[in-house]
Amino acid sequence: MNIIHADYIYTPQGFVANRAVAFTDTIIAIDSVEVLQEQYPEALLIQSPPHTILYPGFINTHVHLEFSANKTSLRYGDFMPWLDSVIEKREDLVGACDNEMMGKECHNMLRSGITSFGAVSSFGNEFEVCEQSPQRVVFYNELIGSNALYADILYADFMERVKMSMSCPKSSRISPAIAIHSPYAVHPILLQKAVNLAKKHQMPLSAHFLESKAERTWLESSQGEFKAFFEKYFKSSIAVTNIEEFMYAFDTYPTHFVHAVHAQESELDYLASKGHSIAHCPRSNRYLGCGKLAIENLKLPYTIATDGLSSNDSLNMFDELRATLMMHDSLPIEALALTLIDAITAKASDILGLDCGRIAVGKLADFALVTLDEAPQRTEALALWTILHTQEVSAVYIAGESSL
Ligand code: MCF
Ligand code: FE
Repeated sequence: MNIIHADYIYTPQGFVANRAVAFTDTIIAIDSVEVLQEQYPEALLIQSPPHTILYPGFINTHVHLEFSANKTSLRYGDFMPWLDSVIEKREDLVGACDNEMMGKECHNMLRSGITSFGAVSSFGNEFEVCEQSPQRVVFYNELIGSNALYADILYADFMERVKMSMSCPKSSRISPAIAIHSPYAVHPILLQKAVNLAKKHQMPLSAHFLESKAERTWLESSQGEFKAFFEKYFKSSIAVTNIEEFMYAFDTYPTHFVHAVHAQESELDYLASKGHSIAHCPRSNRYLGCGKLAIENLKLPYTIATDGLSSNDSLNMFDELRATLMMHDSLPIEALALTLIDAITAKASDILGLDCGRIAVGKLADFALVTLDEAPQRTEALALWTILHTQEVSAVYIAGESSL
């Protein structure tokens, strides 16, 4: 048993002062240090530095580790040139990305307080790294393929990867999951099989959705910038699905839709009515010229995620949160900071089906400790000061173990 004490604790009831947490691999009790020490006299007391806030570990719901080698290879600024550059450079980039590189990026995430992440895996290359990383990993096996002719081969390869991720022991902290690449790149027959599979095994499900304007145009009319792309690479000139058909395929199973920048209000309302959620990746959207998601009016739960280094400059959660504060400049900044912390903890944990994300009795003991340089003058601004002044956390705990 351990007891950790910090100046503030971020709880579902807000920030509380003069409290401590008793924990093993789960949270056992929350009370004053004195009461907890009397109750658990054998427990080790961890006194965190002055001006420290104890948060639940942060959760990055959407990242592509296999693309971690990209720094200047891919073209930023506009979605279609980016996608062309991915097709052109993918083999080199994925080949250049070894376990050491991906392990380093997992560690960078950890240093920014990320104790769980959703890793989208195109090829299964990051499996070993995810097994060895101290973090909890929702391992999203990606399904891609719009040509019905290759459907069986692609599905068989996908199933191999799904089975591998399903077979790992609980101690690895990996949970198997499914990622549908997108409406433009996945045939509806494959899509339905994968949704059924996710539902049967109760695996988290996600899909890139309406990321670019070009994607919307293609799905609506088989026109626009995607036309030349599909003619060039896939010898086809008709979209395999449309927006409604794609959305309806997920009707019976809550899904984490990534981006949704170009979804209309009625579509977002529809997704909300079916219990879905959204991963908002503000820097990725900006770098690929996709615009920004209107979180101001969003009625469904959303998280903030980094996406991969294929469309970002770091996997640091504080960098992402600062960018979010800057991009959504019409929202009151203190309230937005609070919403964002909730998005990357409680909301994200519910969406990924994890039992962490809240400092409450019975929850997993995953913590991120943020130490400010001086005493915060106002409790209402704690979330804001946290986001503005932190590059790295001062400690993290996963399942009760100090993990930095
Ligand atoms: O989320 C970003 C942008 N949207 C789509 N795909 C990717 C992103 N980062 C990496 N990708 C990968 C994706 O997993 O790029 C490939 C897929 O393997 C695109 S192939 C159509
Ligand atoms: Fe992505």
